[in-house]
Amino acid sequence: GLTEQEWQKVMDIWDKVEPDLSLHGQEVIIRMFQNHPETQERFVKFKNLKTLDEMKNSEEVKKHGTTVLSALGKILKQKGSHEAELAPLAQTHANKHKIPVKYLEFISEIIIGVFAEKHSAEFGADGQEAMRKALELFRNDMASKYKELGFQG
Ligand code: HNN
Repeated sequence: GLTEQEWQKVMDIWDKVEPDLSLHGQEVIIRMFQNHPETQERFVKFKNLKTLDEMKNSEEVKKHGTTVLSALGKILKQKGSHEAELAPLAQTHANKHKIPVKYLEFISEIIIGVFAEKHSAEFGADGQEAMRKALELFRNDMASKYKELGFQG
């Protein structure tokens, strides 16, 4: 788990991100699609977006970025006691969307990269390390749920 100080660092950076969730979310989703094109294939609604401009101009991408980051924010705010938030998400991402743990790893690194770029002053090495640990905890717990559900992930 994380120490109270580490959770505090995670919450500090989240305070910077939250006022503009859709902008951060949009960047995260676009960068995930660009760096890992196989992730884009998982979305019927995004398969048609070919160029960076099309992605940037897509209201749907923005909306989905907000969806993903608000779900993540709710999880992080539980500081590890996220069973109630995680269970339904693990269920849909295993059974319906079939999202491998590897993709959760991709997006974790991208989230850290985007936040670090946008908030370099507030999000130093220790903050990044705390966020990495929080996202690892999220991923490990998703992976356990996946296993219970019989999804290899
Ligand atoms: O659970 C649901 O299906 C509700 C929609 C939702 C939420 C709240 C999704 C979602 C969908 C359905 C989109 C729709 O119907 O508009 C799909 C196809 N996800 C995906 C696919 C891939 C995916 Mn995710 N999600 N999600 C959330 C919430 C959170 C969330 N999703 C994630 C990743 C990495 C991928 C792989 C490309 C993802 C993460 C990391 C998070 C944050 C907890």
